[in-house]
Amino acid sequence: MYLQRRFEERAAQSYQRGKFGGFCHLYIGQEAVSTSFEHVLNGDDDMVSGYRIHGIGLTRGISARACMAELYGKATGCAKGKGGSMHFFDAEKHFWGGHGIVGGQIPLGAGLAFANKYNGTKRLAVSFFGDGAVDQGALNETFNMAQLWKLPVIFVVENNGYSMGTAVGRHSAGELHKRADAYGMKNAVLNGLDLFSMIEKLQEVAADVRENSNPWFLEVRTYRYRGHSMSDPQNYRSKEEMEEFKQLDPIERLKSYIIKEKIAEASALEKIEEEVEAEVLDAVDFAENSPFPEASALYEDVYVENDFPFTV
Ligand SMILES: Cc1ncc(C[n+]2csc(CCOP(=O)(O)OP(=O)(O)O)c2C)c(N)n1
Ligand SMILES: [Mg+2]
Repeated sequence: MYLQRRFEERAAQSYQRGKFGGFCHLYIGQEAVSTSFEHVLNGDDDMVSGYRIHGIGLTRGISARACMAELYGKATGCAKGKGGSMHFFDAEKHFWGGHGIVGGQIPLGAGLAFANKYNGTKRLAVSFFGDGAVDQGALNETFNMAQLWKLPVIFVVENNGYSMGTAVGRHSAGELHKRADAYGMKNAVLNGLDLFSMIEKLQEVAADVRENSNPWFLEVRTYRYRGHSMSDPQNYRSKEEMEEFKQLDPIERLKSYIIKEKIAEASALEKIEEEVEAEVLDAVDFAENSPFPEASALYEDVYVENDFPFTV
């Protein structure tokens, strides 16, 4: 969790220094969500998400170097520098991106689950998306088929309270998790700021999906401390609200729990922080010193259907 946090704080600094540009959406505040899923799921379960992807990419095991280099658009990045912040990707790690179309990853998650079931594996698929995606028609189309076909998929809305500058209460009617009721799909609300309760519930959900091959819809209530993207004056929320949520910071909360319960000494946590800091600085260094892709890379990894029947 701390790696995700420091990675992004450093990335934001680099962005502000003009080291890289384009879209960049930070996950700061939501780290317990990615971490709990990674803790509970297997490395070969499939994951797909939206554009707020850095935290999930790092927990999936893509190195800080490959992630930072991707932000910098360098050839050593996890998408060879051609995807950038929104399109982290690593097929070997069963990590299918990184998608910029709000809600586009919902049917993709069902597709991954369909493939897993069709091939007779016991692997799950997880599709993460934001509260802004819940009102996309694709969610309803996908939920219907996923429930009918009993697909082993967990749909996860990371409800961070806002879709760009619009509060969830202004863009979505009713409680988000209840959308699943219309399809008879199992659903629950989880506290995305609390790692332990997330892990506990996810263990139960993952076991159920694996055993019975039925979908779940989880509404994870979380919060993003930074703006929607790097250019967001955040006029839509108050300082008081931010302060209130800062008291619930998932990392600080975990730290105080560990110390209070004497699970580890403060010095052991400081050591982790130092190690993380070194890893992130190394990643920045690596990214800065890596080459940009060759111009010829424009013609690589391009999907071409030569025999597509409707082309002339
Ligand atoms: C289909 C589509 N419509 C609109 C947009 C523009 N857009 C980009 S991000 C965003 C907000 C999405 O918010 P949410 O789903 O809550 O995710 P969060 O940013 O909070 O992680 C919108 C509307 C888009 N990328 N795709
Ligand atoms: Mg949101």
